[in-house]
Amino acid sequence: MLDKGTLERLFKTYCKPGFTYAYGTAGFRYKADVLDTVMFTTGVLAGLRSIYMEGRTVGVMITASHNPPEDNGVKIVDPKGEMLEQSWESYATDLANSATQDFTAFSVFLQKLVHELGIDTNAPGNIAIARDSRESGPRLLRAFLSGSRILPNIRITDHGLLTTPQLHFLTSKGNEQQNGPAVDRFFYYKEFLSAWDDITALCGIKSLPYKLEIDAANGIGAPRVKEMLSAHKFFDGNFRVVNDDWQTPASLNHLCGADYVKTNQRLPHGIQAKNDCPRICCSFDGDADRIVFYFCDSKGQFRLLDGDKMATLFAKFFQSILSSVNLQESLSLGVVQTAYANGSSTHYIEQVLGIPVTCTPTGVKHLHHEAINHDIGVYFEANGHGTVVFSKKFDEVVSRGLSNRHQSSSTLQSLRLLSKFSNLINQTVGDAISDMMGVLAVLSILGWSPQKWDLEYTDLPNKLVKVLVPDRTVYKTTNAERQLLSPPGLQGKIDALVADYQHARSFVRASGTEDAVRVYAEASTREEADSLASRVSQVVKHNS
Ligand code: G16
Repeated sequence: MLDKGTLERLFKTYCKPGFTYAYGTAGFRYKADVLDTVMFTTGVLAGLRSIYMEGRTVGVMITASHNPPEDNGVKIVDPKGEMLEQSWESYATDLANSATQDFTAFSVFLQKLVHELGIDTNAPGNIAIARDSRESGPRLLRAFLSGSRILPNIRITDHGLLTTPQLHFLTSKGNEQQNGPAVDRFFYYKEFLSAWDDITALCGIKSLPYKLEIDAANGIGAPRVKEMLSAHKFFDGNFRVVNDDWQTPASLNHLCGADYVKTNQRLPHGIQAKNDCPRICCSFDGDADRIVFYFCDSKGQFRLLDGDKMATLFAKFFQSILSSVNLQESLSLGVVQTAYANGSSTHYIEQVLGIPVTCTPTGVKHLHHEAINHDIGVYFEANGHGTVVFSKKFDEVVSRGLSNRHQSSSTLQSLRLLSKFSNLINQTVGDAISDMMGVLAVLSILGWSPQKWDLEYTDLPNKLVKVLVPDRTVYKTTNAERQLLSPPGLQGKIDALVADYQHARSFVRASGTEDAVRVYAEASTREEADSLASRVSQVVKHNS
């Protein structure tokens, strides 16, 4: 570790007193001007985590994803590409909060942590880091790098500007292959495009069935998706990226992007309401880890195809392939959702498809851990954040099937398709670009239009409202966030309101990425869903 004098000097440059940090739904996320301290301590923590994981690369993404431009944050990624193990979230939080006291509190806590975890601070470690396009990114990167410098043998690979899922993927691949080709964003493009080429060749698909319009939320997804798809024969000339002004930080997520489209249930700025040519549209969020699709129907009306619709599309698709090769008993298929999943989607998956559904708290870290209990685990939040994960057993069963010389050609074709799909999907985390290609591949194979996809089931009308409260930390939930434990008495009032409506549901929870409480309501008509959301919001406001 650095000598005490240098360490104290670095500490004093970056760490400020008087703020309490909490590890949220996806890491630390606040207004950028209060983040220097936690960026510095995250530099230390990521280095410790890598040493603890025997030098394997730990990923770090500086982003506030769907949040407004003045926010920023940091997500720590474990060596396999998934979110930081939960027991380390409290180390990260306690280290940051020790640094908001004074240098002595910080060094005492750090020594204690190092001792408890048995970490040799001089051992080698590796960190892969990237950031989104926010203005505060370079400053926060400097704070992070200074923190990581206190451990002398940490090697940093700075990937510059990436989407969050690219960083997750590169972290995982960097750990898998030590001596292969450079693991950079061009490696990412090659991996996913070659899976796409294999699938389209296998299924005889020659072109995209419709034009693709991508709203990139004025974020880093814009240059990355253009760089990836522009020279490709399927996409060149068939896709258009709007809201691609990633170099104007103030425009990030403004009147566009996945969160805007999903929450407001309307088209983003820059995409016209028309249906004059076969077209499918989609919106990424600011760091391209979420995607929602949509189209305009024959009356020019906006129709949303959100995370629930993606979950059902993938679940149905994989179910039909599994049964075509008679593997439905050998390989388990399951869907993971959160309380925000539309009741109609859950009903459709359980009752129509007959596939089990599990509900977890919000945050892909929760959904991911549940999904890996299945051989094919489909997980999506309604907001468009999600992916599909495939087990080791899946790989073994599929490759055993592929090496069986007695298989029929149609069985071999289906097994190859399953195998290639597991390469087209970014299994580390929700990924707007990879999910987009996965959905386009499924729709092309099935020959489905967006209209046909939409008709699989009809969403119950729903409404999501943000309520500002003096202290969101008093909102504690249970039962996968579907019921409030605190403030006392509030759940009873919500239940009484819900009882006034047909097929209604409502819940309240504190956001883990914004300083607000979220109110969700669904009911059998649009008027009822709006009315219930508004009445529950009023009760929350009066209660606070
Ligand atoms: C993050 C998480 C998502 C979560 C979303 C909203 O998304 O990764 O899993 O759904 O925040 O969380 P909350 O309701 O707690 O604010 P992103 O895209 O912002 O990283």
